[in-house]
Amino acid sequence: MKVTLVNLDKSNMNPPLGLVSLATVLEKENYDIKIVDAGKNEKIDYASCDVLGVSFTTVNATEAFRIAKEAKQRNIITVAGGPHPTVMPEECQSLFDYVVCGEGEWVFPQLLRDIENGKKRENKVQGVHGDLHSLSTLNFDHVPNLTSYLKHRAEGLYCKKALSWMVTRGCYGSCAYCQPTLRLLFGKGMRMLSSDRIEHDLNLYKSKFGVEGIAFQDDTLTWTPLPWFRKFCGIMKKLDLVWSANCRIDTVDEEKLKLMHESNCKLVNFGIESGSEYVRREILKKGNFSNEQIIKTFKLCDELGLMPTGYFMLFVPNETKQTLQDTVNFIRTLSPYRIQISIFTPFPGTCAYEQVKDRIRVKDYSQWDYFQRCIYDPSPEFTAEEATRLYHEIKEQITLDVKFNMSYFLKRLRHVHSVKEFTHVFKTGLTLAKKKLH
Ligand code: B12
Ligand code: SF4
Repeated sequence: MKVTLVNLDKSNMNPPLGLVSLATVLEKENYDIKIVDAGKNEKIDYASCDVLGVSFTTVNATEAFRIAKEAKQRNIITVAGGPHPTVMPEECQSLFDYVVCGEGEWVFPQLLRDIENGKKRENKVQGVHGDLHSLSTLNFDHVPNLTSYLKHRAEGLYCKKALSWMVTRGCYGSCAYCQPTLRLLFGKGMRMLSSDRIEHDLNLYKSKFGVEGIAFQDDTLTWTPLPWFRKFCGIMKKLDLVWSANCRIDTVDEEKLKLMHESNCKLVNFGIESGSEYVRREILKKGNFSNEQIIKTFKLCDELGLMPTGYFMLFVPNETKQTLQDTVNFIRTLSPYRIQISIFTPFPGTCAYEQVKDRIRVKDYSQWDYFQRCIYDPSPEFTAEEATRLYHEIKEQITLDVKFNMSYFLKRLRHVHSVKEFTHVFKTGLTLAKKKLH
């Protein structure tokens, strides 16, 4: 049976880790598997597939629905999976023959066998949060254009080839803009791969692809138990791989940050989201860490030689002029090595969506680009249109202010590890200087 798995993600950042995992499981069961990177304009060859599995997040749902209709006209069996079908199964059920909610590895092979044998199945299939050790090492040979993914990730880590990978599933957090989506996808709590398994897999990726760095995509790698985390860092040190990870301020301390630095971690990404402690704690349910704690943590990273990224979201539900100003001021004070500023977007399935769904103004999911437009009226003080306009103005100004100042440059230069990185910093500086003078 020929099974085509479709990736709709348009970014070049990460290979589709979920689909690679499914393909690795299915090849063991002797299915003829092909991953198509349709998000990057690769064509789906409908003539040569019996089952079409489409993986999608909310922003890609419109395109996924179009593909399902096209496949149906050719009598191909369609299966939907990924974050959007997991949280909005009803919306997908009329368009796809089957909708898999949550993790697919432990249920998809049986579904395919039943399809082959003509056995009747319910349209909705509940995934299983199985033991990660029952899964084989990911076979990245299934990824079309793996080289371009390896190159893209290498840029941020200033090495030649870097792979995106995950060693955990799940997160303990309760952030209003993320949960319960993650719990529905990966269950409560966290599951981790053992250190032996991590070492085995990384050795393989090193020898097979010449990988020099790993961009860990785990939601919160530093929320793992300390003994596990110590072993994990030990492996990264032993294998001499540079790496990056997503962390939360309240899950790191001096010991963990030192362990990370000593084991070649370069980039640490922190979701800060707002400069208002009230917004973070009460509206975003992000946890109870103070601005002072954030400043201390970023300073410590800087002293150790770790490069911290601060992620921020403007126009959160009930944003006021004051809380917006608090965020702008805080970004300036923090002046992080890297900043990402986006517009708050209430994705279906999250608590935030339930709170603001009546205020959503843009219905077409394909327009839900959180770097372009605000899709809802955030508060009585801002409409969606005003928020979009202000977002672009504020983002441009902060980027110039933060990046075009001497202390930022000195900080940035201290983290330069190679000629390539120096050239990059220098060029960015020149571009910003030109813009500022304009
Ligand atoms: C890495 C990542 C990214 C990367 C790359 C995404 C990619 N394709 O690899 C980047 C940075 C580009 C990205 C961007 C965005 N992301 Co993102 N991302 C993630 C993250 C952290 C990991 C994705 C991953 O590899 N997971 C691991 C694998 C194992 O899980 P999986 O892909 O879901 O696949 C499993 C199941 O879903 C299922 N499955 C998946 N597909 C299929 C298909 C079939 C046929 C079957 C049977 C089963 C099945 O089986 C798989 C194996 O168990 C997740 C959070 C998370 N922990 O998953 C968020 C997440 C997927 N992102 C999310 C969102 C919203 C986005 C953005 C819109 C903005 C944002 N908030 O980050 C953008 C836009 C992406 C786009 N253009 O589509 C949401 C999705 C929510 C939703 N309802 O859509 C998530 C869940 C985070 C969250 N809680 O907000 N993201
Ligand atoms: S810490 Fe990150 S992954 Fe965990 S619930 Fe919050 S936003 Fe989601």
